[in-house]
Amino acid sequence: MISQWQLRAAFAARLSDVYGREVPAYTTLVDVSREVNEDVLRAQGADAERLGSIGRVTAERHGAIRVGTPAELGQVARVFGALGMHPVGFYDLREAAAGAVPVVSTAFRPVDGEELARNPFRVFTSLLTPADPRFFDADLRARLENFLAGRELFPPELLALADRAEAERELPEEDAERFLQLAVSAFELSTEPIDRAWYETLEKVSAVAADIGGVRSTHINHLTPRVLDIDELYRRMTERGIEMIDTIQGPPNWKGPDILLRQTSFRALAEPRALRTPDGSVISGALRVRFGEVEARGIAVTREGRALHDRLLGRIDEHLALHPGAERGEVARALWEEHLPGTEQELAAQELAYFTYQVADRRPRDGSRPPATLGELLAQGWVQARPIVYEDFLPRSAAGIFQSNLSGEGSRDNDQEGTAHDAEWLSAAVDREVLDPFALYEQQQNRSLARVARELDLDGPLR
Ligand code: OOG
Ligand code: NI
Repeated sequence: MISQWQLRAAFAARLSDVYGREVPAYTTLVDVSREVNEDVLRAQGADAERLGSIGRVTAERHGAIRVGTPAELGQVARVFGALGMHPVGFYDLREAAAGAVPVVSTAFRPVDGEELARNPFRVFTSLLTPADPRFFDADLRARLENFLAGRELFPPELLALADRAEAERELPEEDAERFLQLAVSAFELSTEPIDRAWYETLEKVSAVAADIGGVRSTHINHLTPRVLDIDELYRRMTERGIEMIDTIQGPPNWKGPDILLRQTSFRALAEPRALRTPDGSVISGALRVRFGEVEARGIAVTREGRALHDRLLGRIDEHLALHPGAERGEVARALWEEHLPGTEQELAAQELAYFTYQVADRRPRDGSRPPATLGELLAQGWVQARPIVYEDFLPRSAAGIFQSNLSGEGSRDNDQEGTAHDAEWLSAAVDREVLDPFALYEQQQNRSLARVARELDLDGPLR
């Protein structure tokens, strides 16, 4: 029998092979990431593994896919459900982007600590919003919805196998093999000719809309390795002559603990795609929609920590608006140094970030009773804290990555009222609950605190 985590790991690895064949620069990115990670491990030893074992980090990838209808998203949820991945978080990129990115998104990922440690594969999944009048007028919306209703992204055999794997949490070897073949091929770039006129109609509104609704299949948009030093990676890729976008998105490089997520990307080359012209002939054209992305992950922050982070992002923007020549990284670093605690201990004490707590191996053994508060337990060496790694995404960075890789700006009419979509609406679309990332981190932290209280035989809860 092949268990869900084995299916997930195999799916991620096979998708990586396919994507590497389709987009050779991705292979370079993976190679350079591996080299950087090996160098960081050599230089820092055990500290390099504070946010995940080197085995996990080396294998770690996130993918990005885009679909057109709630029904398609519901099918995606079944395929990823088979792999033990659940929808987490709601991202409204229509609001996060200034340009035309008419999608709302979630991320499918494992949610419990053990499953994440086995293989943390996650997929950022975006759903087109044809009902939003800021992007689509009534006529285009109708044509788009009609086009989407007529396509099939996932064959019934795949969905049936997926449902079985989700219900039984494993598949017999032969069925697992069939499931993996069908699942991987559903995300390969199709060779079917694209209706050029239709594609261009959508492209005028948004390149993202064309990539989703202009073709009769879906494909992996990018696959992102995790790197332990993203500044070094950026330098090495640039040295190799690969043109990166001009910044690393997210928090700055600074001397304190890394929080959340830092990402950067490059635009992939134009890929040959078959196009059908209005007279019916098929020509060989080229589309530039896919890209290479890389990320460094930091500590998951609490709601308070996130509010502080978001305020600081606002301050960066204000500063750059007043001083257009300033360098973003430097502005951000100065703000981080002024406002964010410089140690993990302080992040924990101020409840700005999430940690798991364990009873220390070498706690006092002189028969003394443990103190009653978490602060004292930590200070006196009874308990150790380990940071919880951020497993999710950042809407601002996601929008930035989307936009920096689009060819045209597209168009949007901000005089129109946008259609309201929220986590609840998305839950109905995927037909399962879209989970709240903060609640997941908090549960993980609270469970570890309850275990500590039990093992040390403490009277009350620790927080
Ligand atoms: C998704 C963009 C967002 C990330 O890492 O923030 C993303 C897309 O381009 O489809 O992948
Ligand atoms: Ni991404």
